[in-house]
Amino acid sequence: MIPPAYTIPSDNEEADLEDLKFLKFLKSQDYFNNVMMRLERIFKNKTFLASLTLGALGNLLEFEIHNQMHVRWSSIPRDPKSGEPADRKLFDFDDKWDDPKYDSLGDFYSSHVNPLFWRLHGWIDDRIEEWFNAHEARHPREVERYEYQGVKWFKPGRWVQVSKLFYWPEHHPHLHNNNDKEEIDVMLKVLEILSRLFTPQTAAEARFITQRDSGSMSFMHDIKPDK
Ligand SMILES: [Cu+2]
Repeated sequence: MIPPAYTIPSDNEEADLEDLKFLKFLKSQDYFNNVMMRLERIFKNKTFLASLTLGALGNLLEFEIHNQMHVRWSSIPRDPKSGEPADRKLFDFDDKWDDPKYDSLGDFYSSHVNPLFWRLHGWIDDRIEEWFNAHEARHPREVERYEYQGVKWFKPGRWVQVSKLFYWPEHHPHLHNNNDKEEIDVMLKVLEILSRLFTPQTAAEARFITQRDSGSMSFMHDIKPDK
């Protein structure tokens, strides 16, 4: 079941039409049969998996199939207050977007609230497990399991470059402290500073920053072909 393609009009009609065309392609049966199913076969090939480092596998999954899955199964995003179609802008952290009703699979901010997210990421997790099994079969014990802050991971070595699951922030997996509010306030201040980078003050700055770049924090944005 594929939610229909949609468009949320911006001030750039031409770009909106292009987005819609690309969205329709990702949601098409052709894309599923001719791209996704072939990729799935490649990502399940033991010889291929045993040739990849974990970092290489992660990059390929992220940009060749994972982001496309987010977009393919996304529905039209809606403003949780009004119920009207709307996309959250990159630096819009208004409290209303924290409503679980806002569960857009296409937005980094909300996708994990959507039940489909966990099926999608279950499939991704299975690929990592198969990657481990492929290495174990080809050259036993070259990849070793270990636990990092309560999360299953792999020891750094020939096939694993990083010892931590996340580069930042350091305390990512455990949110047991009571400083959430304080940390969120700091992050919002940082984001406010960053948002200025997307608001050009001079013509020279404007040449580097197009309005489109600040459009959304979306999976679509990461995979859209360049002109
Ligand atoms: Cu994801």
